[in-house]
Amino acid sequence: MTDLLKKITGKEMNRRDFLKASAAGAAGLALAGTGGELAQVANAAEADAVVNGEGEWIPAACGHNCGGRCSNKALVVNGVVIRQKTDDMHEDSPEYPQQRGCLRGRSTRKKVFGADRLKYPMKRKHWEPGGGDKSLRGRDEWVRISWEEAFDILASETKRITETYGSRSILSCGHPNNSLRKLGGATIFWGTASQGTWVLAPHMMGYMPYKYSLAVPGAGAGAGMYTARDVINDRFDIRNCETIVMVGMNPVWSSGGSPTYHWLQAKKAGAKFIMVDPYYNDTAVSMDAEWIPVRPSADMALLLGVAHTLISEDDPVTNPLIDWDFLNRCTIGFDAEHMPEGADPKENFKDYVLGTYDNIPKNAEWASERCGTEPDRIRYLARELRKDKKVAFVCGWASARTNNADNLPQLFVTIGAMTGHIGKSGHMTGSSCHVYGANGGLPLVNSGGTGLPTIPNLVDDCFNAADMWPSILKGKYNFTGNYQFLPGEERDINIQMIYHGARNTLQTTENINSGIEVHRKVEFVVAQNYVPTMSALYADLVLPVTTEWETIGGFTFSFFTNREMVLTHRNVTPPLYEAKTDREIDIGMGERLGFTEEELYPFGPKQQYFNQLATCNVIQDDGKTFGPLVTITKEDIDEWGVNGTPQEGKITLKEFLEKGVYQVKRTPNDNLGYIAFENFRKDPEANPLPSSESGKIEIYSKAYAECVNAMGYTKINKPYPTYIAPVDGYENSFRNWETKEKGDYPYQVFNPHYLRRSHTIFDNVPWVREAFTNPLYINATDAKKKDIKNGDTVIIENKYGKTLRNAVVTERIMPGVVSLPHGTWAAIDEDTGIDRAGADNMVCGPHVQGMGTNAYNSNLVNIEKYLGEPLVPDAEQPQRIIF
Ligand SMILES: Nc1nc2c(c(=O)[nH]1)N[C@H]1C(S)=C(S)[C@@H](COP(=O)(O)OP(=O)(O)OC[C@H]3O[C@@H](n4cnc5c(=O)[nH]c(N)nc54)[C@H](O)[C@@H]3O)O[C@H]1N2
Ligand SMILES: Nc1nc2c(c(=O)[nH]1)N[C@H]1C(S)=C(S)[C@@H](COP(=O)(O)OP(=O)(O)OC[C@H]3O[C@@H](n4cnc5c(=O)[nH]c(N)nc54)[C@H](O)[C@@H]3O)O[C@H]1N2
Ligand SMILES: [Mo]
Repeated sequence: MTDLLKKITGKEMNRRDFLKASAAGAAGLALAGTGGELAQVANAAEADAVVNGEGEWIPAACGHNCGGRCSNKALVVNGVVIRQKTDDMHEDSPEYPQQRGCLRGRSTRKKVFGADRLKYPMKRKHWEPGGGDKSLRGRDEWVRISWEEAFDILASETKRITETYGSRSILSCGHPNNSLRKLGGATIFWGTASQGTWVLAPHMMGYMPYKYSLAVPGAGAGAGMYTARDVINDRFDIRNCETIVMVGMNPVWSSGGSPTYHWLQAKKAGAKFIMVDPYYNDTAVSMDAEWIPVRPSADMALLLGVAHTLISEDDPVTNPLIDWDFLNRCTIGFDAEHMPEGADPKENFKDYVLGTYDNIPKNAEWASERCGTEPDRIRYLARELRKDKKVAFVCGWASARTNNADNLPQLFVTIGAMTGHIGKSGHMTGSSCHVYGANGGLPLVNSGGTGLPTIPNLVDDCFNAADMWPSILKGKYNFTGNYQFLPGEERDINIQMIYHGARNTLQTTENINSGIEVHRKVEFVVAQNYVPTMSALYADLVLPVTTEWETIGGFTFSFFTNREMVLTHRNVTPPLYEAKTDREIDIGMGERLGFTEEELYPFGPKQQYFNQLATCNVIQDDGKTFGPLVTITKEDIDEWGVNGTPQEGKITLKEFLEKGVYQVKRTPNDNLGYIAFENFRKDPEANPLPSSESGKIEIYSKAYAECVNAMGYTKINKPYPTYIAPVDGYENSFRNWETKEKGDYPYQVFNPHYLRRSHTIFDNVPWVREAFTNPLYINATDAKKKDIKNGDTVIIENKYGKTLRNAVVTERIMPGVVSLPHGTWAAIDEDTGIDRAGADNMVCGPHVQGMGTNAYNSNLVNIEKYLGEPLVPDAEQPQRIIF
């Protein structure tokens, strides 16, 4: 055995190490044993196989939407996955980092081979055409059925509902599949789930280096992502910063892998970090950041206080804080002297901040009352941002995923413009988030497309996610297009069928209780997933789908990766149980509706994957043009049995499929660096910004204000950033603001994206449940008032719902604020209506504001110690196994 371990680990082990290793092995076996009949257990024979070099390391999908995107590999021996690892394809260095994954990715085999996989098609016991007893949805028993029966139900119900109520009565969540499109389409939804108000604002106020066509349905979704890609300098330049001010950013949780690693390089190079956040998060800990606490959804107030400090303390000679040269040349609307044509000179940002006309100076004291940050800390932050320091002024999207944050991106950029941290080495301003974190610039390598033609969705109806459930209950909604930000138009709507595709919409959308009401009202609900998500539990028909490990191969979420690499994955295991791919289910449904496979998918999965590989492209040595990535020979094409033409690239097909990663090798002074807005800063007249009317950064943006105000949700005040007390924000937590008497829901709750899961993916996996608990973070002073101790079960409650979690009592969160990490799997007790899992959307309100923002990051709740049956730790709870 010692010899075996030596061979596996490649090193001599002393007795202590050996005992540790064997204990870990035993625990691993025990855990795997709970994974059910198909759990992949590494036994001695398999271990021997590893030692003998048998088996193959296969690039395996890390299939979910966290901010990492990392290499994942599975060791398959005799068809059994016995190990996982991440990028070890080359030496790791800050210049050429490995794309290393985290515990979540490395637990993927526990997801794929989990005992709680959906194994067979099933229907609700009391289902019948039209719904049967609809009130039983979410609490009925399940009956296993054949795929034949499942397809018959799916096709006949879809047809019946389309014929009776029209195609727009079908709500497709994460679809529509091609059959549904062919049949006439379906209603969908849009939202600003990820980027909050950054989705739109930068594209209209000039803070994007190109114009994105917002008029194209759906385009805004991608446009939003790029607000974190194209406005920040690249990773090597981040090391030139003296100070990095992070506003609401926690890459250590939300963008593990390279983004976090790049920030660490800046730390090593000597940058000082400042974290502006309601929570002293793990990124602040890792970077040893100074903390400037701010209440959730109060960044508008805070930054106005910063602007006031800058204006009132600046002296170009003795105390130069403001970069007047940049402001005057590159922006409009800052002061009366730099207004757009036709605008009232009194309507300028500076006079608003100073209170020239409304007699309310937005000074640090004014701000402090609203955002909770000490006035001195606000002034300190302003001085730290001063123009003669090299500063990265960066944020995540969390502070914009809140009510009345429509002007936040504009204000954020205004502060960056005032201090001149735009367009120069060591200076940058804007959101730096998700996979693009810490590494701005256009991609240097791109994955390819399947080449499948897109079948248009003939229905244009599209809800805003935030008030979708109440709108369905009312039968009316405000149509504003599909990420098109159109003037609002009231429409009648009668949803009678919900088709859940590759999302978990009931769980991830605001106001779960009204979502449940909707699910118990419509005639038919179907869900297609590989695990019993909340959306599946409230369906009538559940279809087991394959995970990415069971498909032929592909590029999961590949169009969103960091700029230097692409990842591909191959088939790891044949489909488990009776699971089918989304495509097979689509064809099964379509054939019963009278469409042929040809009409739905002109060619098969192998050809699709081949096309993706063949159309990957990569930057050439000139640093400008792109050419094919993969070398493909005639022999490859013959071996695959696909249509294609040989081509010359940078990596052979064989090597790419073996490694699963292609990474552009970079060096600090190569020709691939990126300084956002560099040319614009040098000569704004010669390089006008294509994303604003004036070609400059619009501190005053008429187009943006008009667009938002026409949408028909709530209005913003002015074309420049002004303060509006956020709905369900701090000020609303008072019954009486003047006397500071608190209301019934005195605490602000927000939802950070959490280590244990990627949204709801992985939340069911025992390994990660064991590694990460399911906390509610609460300040020690608040906890004491309520007699709440660490680990106590607490109830989080408001007018929308009630949910339970275990308290983590800490000084790391501001008083009056609690943090309820996003994405846990709801488990509603039908007797009490209380969710015993701590689902965030139980307490998120459905109020759409301004540009249609999903506002998760300030809701008002009350917290009490829960006197009912306390929670059992998640890791000890039984898995949700249906068959
Ligand atoms: N592990 C993991 N990673 C993920 C995801 C996941 O589910 N799990 N989801 C991915 C996706 S799709 C997205 S969109 C991104 C989101 O990534 P981000 O937009 O960065 O959001 P969060 O990680 O929720 O929050 C970042 C920080 O903002 C703080 N914060 C919250 N509200 C406010 C506020 O009003 N003001 C200020 N100043 N700070 C605030 C939080 O305390 C937290 O420290 O994460 C991605 N990464
Ligand atoms: N309260 C609150 N709500 C939030 C947020 C928040 O911060 N607070 N964050 C929001 C954000 S930023 C986002 S991006 C959304 C994410 O919202 P969702 O996209 O709904 O979240 P996921 O959990 O990623 O859901 C993906 C589902 O697809 C399934 N799946 C994966 N691959 C396949 C496949 O190939 N085929 C099929 N059929 N299914 C598949 C997974 O099992 C999973 O159930 O949530 C938003 N909701
Ligand atoms: Mo997101």
